[in-house]
Amino acid sequence: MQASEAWGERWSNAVLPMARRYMEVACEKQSLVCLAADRNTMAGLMDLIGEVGPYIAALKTHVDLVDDWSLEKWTELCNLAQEHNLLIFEDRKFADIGKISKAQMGGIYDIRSWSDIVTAHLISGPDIVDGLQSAWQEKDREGGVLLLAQMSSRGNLLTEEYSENVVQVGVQSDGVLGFIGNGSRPEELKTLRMRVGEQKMIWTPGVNLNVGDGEMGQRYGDPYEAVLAGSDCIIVGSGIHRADNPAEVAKQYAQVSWKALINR
Ligand code: S5P
Repeated sequence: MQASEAWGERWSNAVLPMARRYMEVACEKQSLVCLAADRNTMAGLMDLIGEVGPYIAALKTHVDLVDDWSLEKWTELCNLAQEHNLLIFEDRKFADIGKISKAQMGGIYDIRSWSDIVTAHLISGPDIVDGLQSAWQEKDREGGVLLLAQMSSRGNLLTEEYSENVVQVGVQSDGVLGFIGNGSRPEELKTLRMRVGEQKMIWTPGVNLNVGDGEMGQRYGDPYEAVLAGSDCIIVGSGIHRADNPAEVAKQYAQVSWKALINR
């Protein structure tokens, strides 16, 4: 199926090249799954990507939780991700002022050189998006920022009013790929989608085929419901990487997410 057909308005309204790239990859793979690869060894990560690579569209990393990280091994991981045609998403949740966030795209991890997408809070104001975009530009690379508009964890401090403000600023900003919305509450997602409109993406963590409470305040909703409510990408971590057969389970998430998009 053509991306324009599957994605409808989201495709025709997209401004950022990264948005279309994601939609194309998702169509090729028939999967709206972003794997939250929260394993803390390079070998564990490589095994995981090797197993589930065919069933996911994006790879979400937390580069700073890996025990045996090295640039050499990370380059291998990025190459493997590219072989599987995955977008690489560093979930760094930047939050500082623009120039410092820009500098933090460099440093030892050099996130600007390999990430296609990063997350940011808008707590410091709109210049953070320009800071992150200019870090990619200096490396002649394209990227997209996902702003945290909601969170999945209980008791979080992202109030309705704050969320509305994030969306208001974010929809106007060319460097913004979209928003992180809370996948554990479909009603909240519907409200978010209404506020966001049809142009920007909503990516949702807090989804699991087993709905309910997770560890340390994490909450889970149903991935099918999340996509119907307006999510464009389901971010799944432990549901896949802790499963006995990650490939089989990843395939299930892919099928559920694709079916939901087609029905939407
Ligand atoms: O509100 C949020 C935002 C994010 S990006 N809640 C989240 O859980 N996340 C991330 O999604 C979190 O950092 C983790 O990598 C993933 C969820 O993992 P799971 O194991 O609970 O599925």
